[in-house]
Amino acid sequence: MRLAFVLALLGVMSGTATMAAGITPQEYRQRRAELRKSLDGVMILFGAEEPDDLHTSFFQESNFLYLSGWREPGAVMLLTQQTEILFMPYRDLRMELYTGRKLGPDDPDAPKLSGFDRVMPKSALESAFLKVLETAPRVYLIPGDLRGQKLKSLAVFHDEADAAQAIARLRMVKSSAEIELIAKSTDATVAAHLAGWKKTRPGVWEYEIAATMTNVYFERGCERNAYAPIVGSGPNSVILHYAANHRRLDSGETVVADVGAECSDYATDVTRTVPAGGKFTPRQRELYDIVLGAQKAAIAAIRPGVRLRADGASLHQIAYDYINSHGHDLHGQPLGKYFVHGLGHYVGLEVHDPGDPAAPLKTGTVITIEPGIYIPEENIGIRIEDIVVVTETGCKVLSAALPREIGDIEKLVGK
Ligand SMILES: [Mn+2]
Repeated sequence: MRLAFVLALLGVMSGTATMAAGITPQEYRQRRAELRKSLDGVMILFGAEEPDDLHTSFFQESNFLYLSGWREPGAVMLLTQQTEILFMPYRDLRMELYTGRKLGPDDPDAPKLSGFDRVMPKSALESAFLKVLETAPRVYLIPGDLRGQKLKSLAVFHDEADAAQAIARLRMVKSSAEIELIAKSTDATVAAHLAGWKKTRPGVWEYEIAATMTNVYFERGCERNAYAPIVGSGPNSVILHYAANHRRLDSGETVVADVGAECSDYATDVTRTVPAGGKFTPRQRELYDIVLGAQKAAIAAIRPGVRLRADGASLHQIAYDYINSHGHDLHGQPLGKYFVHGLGHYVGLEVHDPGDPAAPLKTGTVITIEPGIYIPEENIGIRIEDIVVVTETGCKVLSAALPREIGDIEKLVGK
């Protein structure tokens, strides 16, 4: 009996090439069940369409992915407290010459393969929507999705509610399977940074370091960069999202490397700042230790209930106060004004995952802690970014294996 169950499960999973490794069909089902309990109406979610350019590969919309794990183009989801339906387009044999075989709604295995008991052709969406409207007071849509707006125009007397916000409430707290996948991306990213440090020396190009780093995680099977890799030296180190990576390193400069992998759909986000020549200057050391001190102070304060950024007490405020009360610029002014961005953000399916920075942190929330000081006048930019999961008593730094102390970094850069 038990063996039969396991075999059945294996059958479902092995037949499901379209499901993410690591998240089980049961977990996707649970996420929908949890969301549906809170719905006061009908939620319509449109999955991503097949891209019509050659730059991008198919990339499922993240709310759709979160709730279904479904990664074929053109699908639509309808959710109410009572029901859930996955709509699929009929197969397009001409398109399949280019993009491969898809599952059609008329395939008898569609419910098993998608994890939805009810699968219908996309052409039936409108009539199904009109039917549930009779008992649904509100229509939940992703704001700005024109396809949703078009459908909503059939229900002008119904209130509109924000689907993204309702789903974000769930996405802000990660399951253990999600945390494991973020840890996997983080481990690959830590290895990438260490390889980048080995490569770093004066005369090397920023793109060479970026290539060395990204190669480490692509070789491990990670599908994508979680964001465009940033390797900024000297004057580029003060540009927060510099991603041209087209300058040659000089000795005496700092190099900000903000590079992270996406593996099995889950992102990570890690930054280190290292000396191009293997040794920080005294001024760079001074500033580096201020950023590191701010980061440590913020990480030490993490526990359920504290806020990332809010009026009054917050982790951001702790980091800002630390920076603003240590060291000075060349004009004797405090350094707080050079910490020009937020302390952190949620991470999950997206590197900037949805989540309210003013909400009290919960156990299972995954955020970055990334203070920085950027002084264009001195051509010095320093950012130190780690990714942490909030635990019952504090937090666990998922990127802890990547050294942060000056002594440890100097031992590894260029060697
Ligand atoms: Mn970040």
